[in-house]
Amino acid sequence: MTEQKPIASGEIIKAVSEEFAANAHIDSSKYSEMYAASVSDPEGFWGEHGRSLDWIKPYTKVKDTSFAHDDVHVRWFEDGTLNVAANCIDRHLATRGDQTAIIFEPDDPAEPAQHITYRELHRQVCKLSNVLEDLGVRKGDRVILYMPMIPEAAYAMLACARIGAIHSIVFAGFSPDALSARINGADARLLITADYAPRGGRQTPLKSNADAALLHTRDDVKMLVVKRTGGQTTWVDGRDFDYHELMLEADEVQHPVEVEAEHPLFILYTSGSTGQPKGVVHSSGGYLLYAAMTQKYVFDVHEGDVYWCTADVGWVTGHSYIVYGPLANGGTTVMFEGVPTYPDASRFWQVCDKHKVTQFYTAPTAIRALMAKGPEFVETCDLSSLRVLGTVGEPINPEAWNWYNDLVGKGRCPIVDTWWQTETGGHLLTPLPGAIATKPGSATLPFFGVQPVVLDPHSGAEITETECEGVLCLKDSWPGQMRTVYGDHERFVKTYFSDYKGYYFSGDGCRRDADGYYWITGRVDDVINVSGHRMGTAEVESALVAHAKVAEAAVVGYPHDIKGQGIYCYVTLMNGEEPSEELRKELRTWVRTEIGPIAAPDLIQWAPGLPKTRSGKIMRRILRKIAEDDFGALGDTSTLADPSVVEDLIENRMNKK
Ligand code: 6R9
Repeated sequence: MTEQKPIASGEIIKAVSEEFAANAHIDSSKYSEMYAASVSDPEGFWGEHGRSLDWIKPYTKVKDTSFAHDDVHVRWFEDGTLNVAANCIDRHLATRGDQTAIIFEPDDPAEPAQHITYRELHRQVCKLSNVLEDLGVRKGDRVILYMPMIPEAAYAMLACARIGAIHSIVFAGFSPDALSARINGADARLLITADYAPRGGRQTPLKSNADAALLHTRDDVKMLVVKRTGGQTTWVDGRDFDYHELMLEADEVQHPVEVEAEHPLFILYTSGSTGQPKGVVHSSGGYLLYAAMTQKYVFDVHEGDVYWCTADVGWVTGHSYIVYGPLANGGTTVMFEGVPTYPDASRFWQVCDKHKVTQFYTAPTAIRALMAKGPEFVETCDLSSLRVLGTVGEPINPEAWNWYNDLVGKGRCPIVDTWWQTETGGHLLTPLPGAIATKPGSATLPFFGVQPVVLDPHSGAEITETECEGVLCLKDSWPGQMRTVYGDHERFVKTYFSDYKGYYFSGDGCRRDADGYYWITGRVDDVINVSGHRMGTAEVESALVAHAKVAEAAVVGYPHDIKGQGIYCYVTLMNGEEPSEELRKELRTWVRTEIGPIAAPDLIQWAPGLPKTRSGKIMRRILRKIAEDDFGALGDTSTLADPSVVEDLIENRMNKK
């Protein structure tokens, strides 16, 4: 097998280190070989890898999937049965009962960390499974989790899986309204929550939010409450149950419930460009296999590693890459309750040193925020335990990539830029650190079994030239793919399989370079058309943040008499930088020279803050409305981390010329 070398584009690349490749699970020739096998014979490939899980009844059928518009269905290993919690816990007990499964690092660095072994995890999950059954939860029932980042959140996920109940996690930053909508949407009868969620030295009153949410649900919804802080709460006897009290009396013996491979493991609500959030449904067998395999190979996880994903279990990244993937692989996973900047901007790096973290996985927005605080917060830490760095959630701009690479990874750690979605269950486009050379800002190449295609957005035809740009679709299914929208299969078909018939439509645009590397250009609903030129708003943003005085930028289109759409930029300056007319001119010239005259910003508004969801994604929908002078139609702002930034932006909106 020839070595795959990205050379055609002539772009800057970071080669795979030979030393790293020598000890990696997958090197470049193995990648080429396995990838080819995975797409030429998916049945054979997944049939073989599926056996890495523990099946109660082994499958004989591997794949039954169709993307045909009139018959969309996704089924993997459908006649096999298993239990997800037994795969994540019980099967490791004989060989690694005393190994740490979860390291819990609390918000307050003065509070001791907890090391939970696989044996202890087993005990906790068995007891909690019995508690849930005593509360009336049965196979197929939905349970809502509204939890801080504490071990009990993982216990609750796994206890649901153990008894075949379907969990649906609502991020702890969501409001009571969002919570009640999800309880009702899933028709759940049990909510598991905590009294308070400590984060960044502040405390979110989860129990009182949950109390408020239950005013708008059926009367028979019960609440199981973990007393995390012991702070004051109100209590409704007969409805509210104390987690620790029930756990004290619970039996430690519990037999995992056998479920079909296609039995839903969880529902996770995610927002699209239209309508109410959709309940994305994931399966038990295919999802678990895909989460486990991607976690092992993308982070090149080995025996003894300490792996840390900084996401929250309220997002898909927390499901696949804090809990299910790492535990299915018998690894050690860190659960961090806090935030990157508390007590100060060195917290991430101190935690890496404290627990000798080997793989670190975070979001570009966190990297940019820490970058703006200055290098000293990183430079004071050792970080020599780190081996692989990862990013997820949005395109990473080259400046942030370089900072991550140079300061955090000291140039020695491969960076895996992983492109995927709530809908995909696990990574689809990503480098494998021992196999694929990287380019700052590119999610590089497909994982095994993934067949990306670039379609012409107008004709819907597949573009066969290597170098191209268009919409990113997938040609065939992979085991981690979502199965349906909860209670609305038609919406599943309409959202993902209608615009481009025969394909799964990701909603993202992309470019494929001469080396066949993929570059995500952002959601296609964020594409703007300026004087007939199509442009990714992410491109202009990337150019703006490349300027030394810019901390963050968001770009949207607005109606322009002559150009069709003009470019409206919201710019947050670095700490200590002053806005001025001169700087505005400087930035316009900067973007003009970085990308070209067609990309020159029409309007630049200074933004002290940008409206973001609690997962850190900039809400461009709102920025577009403000730019369009359409304040009355801002829509739902309840999912914003800080709604007050919107008022400031409205007040200081630029006048259109
Ligand atoms: C895992 C997650 C999915 C959307 C996706 C895309 C963007 C995610 C990315 C990325 C560029 C990456 N996205 N990873 N864009 N490079 N490495 O984030 O899921 O919250 O559903 O978001 O995020 O636009 O379509 P989710």
